[in-house]
Amino acid sequence: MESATAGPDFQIPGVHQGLAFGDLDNDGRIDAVVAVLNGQAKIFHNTTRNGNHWILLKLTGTKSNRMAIGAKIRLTAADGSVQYNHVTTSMGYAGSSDSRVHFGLGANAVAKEIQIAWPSGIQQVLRDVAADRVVPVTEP
Ligand SMILES: [Ca+2]
Repeated sequence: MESATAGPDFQIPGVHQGLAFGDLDNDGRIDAVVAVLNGQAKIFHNTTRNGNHWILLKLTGTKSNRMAIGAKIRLTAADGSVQYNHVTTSMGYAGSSDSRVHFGLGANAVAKEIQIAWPSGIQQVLRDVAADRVVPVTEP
């Protein structure tokens, strides 16, 4: 995101500390929250418009930790492209982000395959998962 086109709030200098990312309204667009020194937190609601697909995975561990922190995910989109991500909330100092894992899928309306390596060592594979939604996944 280029700050010159990101909206007027990105043009205002300020003293901020701590940053967190997450999809606050479950619309597939990642929003941001920043802490402001001596002020109220600022919410940057992402209103970008495009036709891209997305998927947001909400993992729940059973043998692994309940938030599934450390789970590794390999997603193959319908066009064969591959992306990797993992479950974390870590953002650095004074920030903790959404533990759900977001993938942008571009023109792909389906994730052909989602491989999950849970911290317990359990491997799980989901196939043909429809996009544009939050997908809850419980450790088998
Ligand atoms: Ca959002």
